[in-house]
Amino acid sequence: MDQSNRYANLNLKESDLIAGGRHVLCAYIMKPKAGFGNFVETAAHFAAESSTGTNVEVSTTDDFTRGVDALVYEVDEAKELMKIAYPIELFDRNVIDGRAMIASFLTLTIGNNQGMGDVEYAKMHDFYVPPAYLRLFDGPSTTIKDLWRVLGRPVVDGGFIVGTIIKPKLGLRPQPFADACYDFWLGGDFIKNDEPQGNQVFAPFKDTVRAVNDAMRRAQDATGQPKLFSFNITADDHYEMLARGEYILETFGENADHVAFLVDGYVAGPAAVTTARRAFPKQYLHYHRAGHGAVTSPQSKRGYTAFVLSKMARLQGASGIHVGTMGYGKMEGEASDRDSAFMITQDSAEGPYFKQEWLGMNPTTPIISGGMNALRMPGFFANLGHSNLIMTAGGGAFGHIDGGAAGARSLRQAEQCWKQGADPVAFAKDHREFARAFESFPNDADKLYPNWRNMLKLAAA
Ligand code: RUB
Ligand code: MG
Repeated sequence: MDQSNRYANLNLKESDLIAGGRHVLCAYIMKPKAGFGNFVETAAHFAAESSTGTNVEVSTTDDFTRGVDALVYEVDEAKELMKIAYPIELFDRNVIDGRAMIASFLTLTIGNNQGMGDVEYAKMHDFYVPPAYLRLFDGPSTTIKDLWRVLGRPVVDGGFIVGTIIKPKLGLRPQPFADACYDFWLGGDFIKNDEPQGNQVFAPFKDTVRAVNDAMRRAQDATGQPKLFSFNITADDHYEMLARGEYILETFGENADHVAFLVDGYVAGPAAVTTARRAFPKQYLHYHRAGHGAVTSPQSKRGYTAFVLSKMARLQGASGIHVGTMGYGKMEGEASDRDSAFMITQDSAEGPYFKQEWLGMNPTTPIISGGMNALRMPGFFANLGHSNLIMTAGGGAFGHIDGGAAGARSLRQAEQCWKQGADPVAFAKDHREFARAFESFPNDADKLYPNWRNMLKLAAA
């Protein structure tokens, strides 16, 4: 059934929809399945299924219903582009406080429409949230400023938080795990659980938390500097998340503000993120996104992009989210990784299709992770243009030939190198840990700085 009379209105102007402030706008790349309707017909069916309709007219529809239809307002078949305006009344709100929820945003905008028989594929690439809906989201409560404050740094441009992930990913018992933390903290600031680490039988959660607490105290005593740890509290059951969070805070006592909570927001979903956001608003909420590639990968024509995921994370109140490494690390990345970092930190930012005003909502820190090491960082910072972020390098710290503490120092030196605008090979001549990173990661060194062997050898001679 062609529903384009009801669910498409190509005369609507985007600027009017934005000025009206009553619609969430979504941009999709969509392709109709061969043998079904034309582009606009399929887009209209998509909008119907994503709002008030189904594949047939139903007798229960009234005039009010029609007033909250989602409408296709722009198409460009050659680019496979379709834009849909969703009236904000469509989205579910909490009974307890009238607030918005990402679960409902997803259920409508990227829900049933992902399984439609007449749609070959459809992927969301951007969305716009009007002020009347934006203000119903929690947004971040704790930000990188709180971490800079704990570290004793300026709260504006406090700079690079040198982080790692304890590796091996799994298989360390509590004491060796805590020893690795201590070692890294001698040179670095921030450690996160790798995302699968929790309460394995060989590393009971409570034993590990106590051992890490002890390692943090010892590292702080040894260095005279505050240290940070991001604990994984992800679980299916929100009572389990609360139990973990409460145990951690109780154990860390006066160091409780040195602790962040990591939630695997893609696998455990928006409910897990909001559980952490609302139950522990004073803790830095670290959104890890393991699994997101299943829908966000540029290879996937369905789902949504990593950019969309980042934007949803800020609305939900993530203090920080992984945004990839913008092509400098080991994980798949696209140019829009950089757009994501701007979208989650600025108060007004351009996405691929929409400009978003955040109206003072707190920023979400870009967390850079995945195959990073000191050699890759000067280029990374130059590309991004600032270093106000957390970077976690697992292999890049513990893969350093002089160990975790030296690995951490090499990362900090890499930021200095970029800040000074120095040539990395020249800078390495009088920065030992950075220089040893060249020997630790020779493949990267050969690729990025082909003349390093001669120059560093001359310096050593
Ligand atoms: C990286 C790591 C992170 C990935 C996730 O380890 O464990 O989970 O960065 O990817 P290493 P992303 O530093 O040894 O590569 O940050 O893109 O979500
Ligand atoms: Mg990991």
